[in-house]
Amino acid sequence: MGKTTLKEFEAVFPLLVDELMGALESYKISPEAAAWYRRVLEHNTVGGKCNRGMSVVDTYSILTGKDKLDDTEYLRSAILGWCTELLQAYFLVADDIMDSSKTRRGSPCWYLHEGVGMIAINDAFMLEAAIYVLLKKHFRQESYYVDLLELFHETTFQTELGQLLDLITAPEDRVDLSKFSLEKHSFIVIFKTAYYSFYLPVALAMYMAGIATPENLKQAQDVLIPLGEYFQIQDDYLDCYGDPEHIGKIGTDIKDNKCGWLINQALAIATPEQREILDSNYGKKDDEAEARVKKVFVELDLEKRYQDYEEAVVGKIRKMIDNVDESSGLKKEVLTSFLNKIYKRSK
Ligand code: GPP
Ligand code: MG
Ligand code: MG
Ligand code: MG
Repeated sequence: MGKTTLKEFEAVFPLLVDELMGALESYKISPEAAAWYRRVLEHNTVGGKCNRGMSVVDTYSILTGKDKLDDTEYLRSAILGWCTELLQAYFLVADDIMDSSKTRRGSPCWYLHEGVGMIAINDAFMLEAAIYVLLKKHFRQESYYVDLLELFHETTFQTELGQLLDLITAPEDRVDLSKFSLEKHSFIVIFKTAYYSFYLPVALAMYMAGIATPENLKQAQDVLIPLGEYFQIQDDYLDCYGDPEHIGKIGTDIKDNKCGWLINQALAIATPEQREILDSNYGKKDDEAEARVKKVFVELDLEKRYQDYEEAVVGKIRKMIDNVDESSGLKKEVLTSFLNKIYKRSK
């Protein structure tokens, strides 16, 4: 099945920026404000891997059995893909403020750009608003328009709920590792990442292909949520072990007191001495404390534990995909193509 390329997918975005600029014109907004919004859109939406966005297009072609989409179908599925990327842009701009992150996609986080600061909060809202301008313009006449709106709204709510859990499990002023658990971690990552990154793109393509039913949406979700959980565990792993040059961001989870996968694994196997080091160094905004935590992670060989986890979970997910009943309209290939994209990823 022909897959879309980043180049083809990115070629659609300037058209959407022009449309959004057109929407501003009707309000007679100042050129200065229009230029600001253009910069917000361009800087924060483009430049990532676009896995989520491109998978709307790929899923749509798999579901409709078309190796090559005609121009209209390509454009329309790519617009839904870009709406997914706009949602991601909105989340990332806000998340980087909340996590006090420094870099994203290899450049300073948006809120750290000269002259931006807390305007980034409003910029995040306006990235989200762009989704609904585009959906209205292109999908208002479709029978599944309300389904798309509800899907975006529900997914946003789920992600914000996940972000809430992520934040309140990581208070800045009170480190208490006894509050962490793998159950909490699982809940956090499913809500903050899996729904919007995995279920959303597939469900969008299913609606557009006209095959969505409550049954096959549930079938898709049953595999995509564990897949998304695995993806965020990779993100947690890369936060500590990824190369910042390569992943485009500097990890903050240890300093931010995050209930991530690595610390939960460490807590399960640490000796009392190691536990003591973790208790007194985790969640401190200080490089040496962070280094002491990382040293315990190395002693506990968490890298090996992660590789074992990865093999085990991928085996489980492959079995789940094997058991999918394709007579519902869902195709196994949709799910395997997702899995293949993320298996052993290093960024
Ligand atoms: C990833 O967490 C989760 C999100 C980006 C969702 C944020 C949701 C909001 C409602 C703002 P992360 O902090 O581990 O991501 P990263 O490592 O990319 O900073
Ligand atoms: Mg973050
Ligand atoms: Mg975060
Ligand atoms: Mg992370």
